Amino acid sequence: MISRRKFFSNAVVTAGAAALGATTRSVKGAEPVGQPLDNPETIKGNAQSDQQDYPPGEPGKDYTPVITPNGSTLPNKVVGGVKVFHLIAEEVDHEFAPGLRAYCWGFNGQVHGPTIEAVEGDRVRIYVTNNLPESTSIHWHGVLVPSGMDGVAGLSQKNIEPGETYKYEFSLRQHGTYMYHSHSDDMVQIALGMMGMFIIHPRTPTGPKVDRDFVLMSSEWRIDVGTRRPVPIEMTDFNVLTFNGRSFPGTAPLVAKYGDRVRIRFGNLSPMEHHPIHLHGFYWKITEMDGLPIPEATQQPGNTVLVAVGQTRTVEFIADNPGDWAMHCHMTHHTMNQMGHNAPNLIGVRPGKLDKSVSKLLPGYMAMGESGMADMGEMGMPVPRNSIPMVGAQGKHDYIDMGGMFTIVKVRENLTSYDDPGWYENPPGTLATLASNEELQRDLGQIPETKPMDKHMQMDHMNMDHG
Ligand SMILES: [Cu+2]
Repeated sequence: MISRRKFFSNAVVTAGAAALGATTRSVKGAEPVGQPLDNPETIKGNAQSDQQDYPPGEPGKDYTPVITPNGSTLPNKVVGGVKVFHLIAEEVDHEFAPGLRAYCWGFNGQVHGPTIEAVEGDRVRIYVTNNLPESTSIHWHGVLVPSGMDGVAGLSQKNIEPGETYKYEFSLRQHGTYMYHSHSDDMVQIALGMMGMFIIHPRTPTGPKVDRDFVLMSSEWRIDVGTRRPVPIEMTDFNVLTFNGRSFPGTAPLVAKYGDRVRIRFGNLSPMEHHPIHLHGFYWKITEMDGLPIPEATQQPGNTVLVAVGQTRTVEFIADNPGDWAMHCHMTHHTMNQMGHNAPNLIGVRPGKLDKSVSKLLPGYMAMGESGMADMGEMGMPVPRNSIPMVGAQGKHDYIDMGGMFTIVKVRENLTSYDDPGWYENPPGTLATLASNEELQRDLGQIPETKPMDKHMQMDHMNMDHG
């Protein structure tokens, strides 16, 4: 919290005293906003702007807008000095990746809902229309609001019944990375996708300017192969893992220019699981936890950040390493799609007549996975309708055996736009390649005798050959 006087002295430098003096006025609402206790242990968000409302912050002038890959930012209009937003809760026929669609619940035709973006000191009015078949309510996760605006159905307010539109209105007294989600029949509505990110920019930015400011929300789903409705009661066996509602190869890359300062704001509203998100090629610093800033001196460096359910974590790094870099949840099941999670363990098994026997019971059955599961996506075998059973996509060098919560950070020199620049061109001498006999002889003193394992031999010597 900084004093009003200090706020103005900062503002004079950045915005000019005359302009600010002419436009600053209070549009404070009727509800008591609460005075911060004069107690150093009271955390009142990351407040800069005391208890005063300011003119609505403008993109490009007061802040650099965030980017929501595969998503969008919720539009607003200013009415009487208040930023007005409209969320429409509704069923959405959502594509997770090419080949897999399901009927989810989201907002304004999207899963997840669009990112809400505002500026500290803004007063916001958010209308929520309920087009779902059951009641709902929306909670502003991490945003400090009056109790009656907190959105817990029954506790904070009445349920928003189907067909009704509710009005939330509050002033933003903090900045940082927050979220919003349904807080009525939570298990069902969150499993079906009813959430989004809520970004509040500082009124008076401090610290280095960020060039690329990305928003990525994690979630997980259970969608049985061939069905079109996520299973809302699933507790453990999630088979579709997403960033911003998309599974790789459906995730859009995060593109940066060489030298850009990149911020990524992670949020996790998965039903059950925490996600350790790992970035290749860089070390970042964790700059925010649940939206609150970490003082620069104690920002921890790392390249994996654990984002637990209900948390946000914000990281920053300099994009000083050109290339195509993987960024993904490091739980290996979270980079698989659908069938990979419950395929039978056939590694080392000689299938023999198994196909024939089983196909009598299960028409079309085919044993697979005897030498690992990497080939399954690549084989391009016919898959059930509306499914992404296996993993991956064709990459520049080979097939990429990854799915789910996986995306690519693309850093390039000489970019003219932030559109997908395609695959990285590796400079000579910087690509792993097949070793030549000459190199092997020179460095190892021999050419290794290679004995690729017979994919059936493990079971052969156990006398369990069914053939
Ligand atoms: Cu994960």
